[in-house]
Amino acid sequence: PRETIGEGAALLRGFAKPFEAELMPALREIVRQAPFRHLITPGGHRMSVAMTNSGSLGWVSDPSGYRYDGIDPNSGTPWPPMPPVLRKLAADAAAAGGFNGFASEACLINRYVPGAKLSLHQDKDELDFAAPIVSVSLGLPAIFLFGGLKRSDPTRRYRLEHGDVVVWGGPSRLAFHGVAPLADGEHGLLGRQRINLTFRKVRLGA
Ligand code: MD5
Ligand code: FE
Repeated sequence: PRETIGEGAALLRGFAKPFEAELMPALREIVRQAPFRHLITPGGHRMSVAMTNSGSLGWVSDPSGYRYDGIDPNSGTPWPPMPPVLRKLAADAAAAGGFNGFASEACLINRYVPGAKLSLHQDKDELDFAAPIVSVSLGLPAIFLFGGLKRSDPTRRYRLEHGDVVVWGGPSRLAFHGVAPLADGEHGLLGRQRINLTFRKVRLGA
């Protein structure tokens, strides 16, 4: 089922479920190579969400700023390559959301434990805003805050559950958004956590 939640934004409930069996071991292997870590924001705060990446580029934050980098600063080596199952999930979801030919370069992997949150922000460190961002929710449910193009715009709340995928394209690509503090719970597959995958095209051109 495809639900339009904003201009260019499609919520695909349960879209990732058929990928689950292949997805879980692929994620475990990425995290083995590039463990989750709590990044420091340019403002000096330690993020409550733990992050890692897969793909030719990864998103990182440190006191000097935010950027995409091909190298994991913790290991000094490239991020783990994006496994075919992740690539296909992202491309299939983008197509279902109306964006054919989505080739993601970066998969940012966010881990939320109870209490972890993501404050209202825009994703604008990429150079290509014509491409959508595809986000995949796994594990515990979260309350997602979807705002407008101005920080002061009102936000709508969506409960995102295990297997839900959202394709954020068009004008929604640059909408303010965040995640409310994760409620405690226990998920059958993932335990006391929520994992979110965001697939991003960073550079301009094919
Ligand atoms: C999450 N992650 O649930 C979200 C999913 C992040 C982040 O926000 O930056 O890692 S991505 C949600 C997103 C991306 C681009 C646009 C919009 C939402 N939006 O227009 O609401 O961990
Ligand atoms: Fe974001």
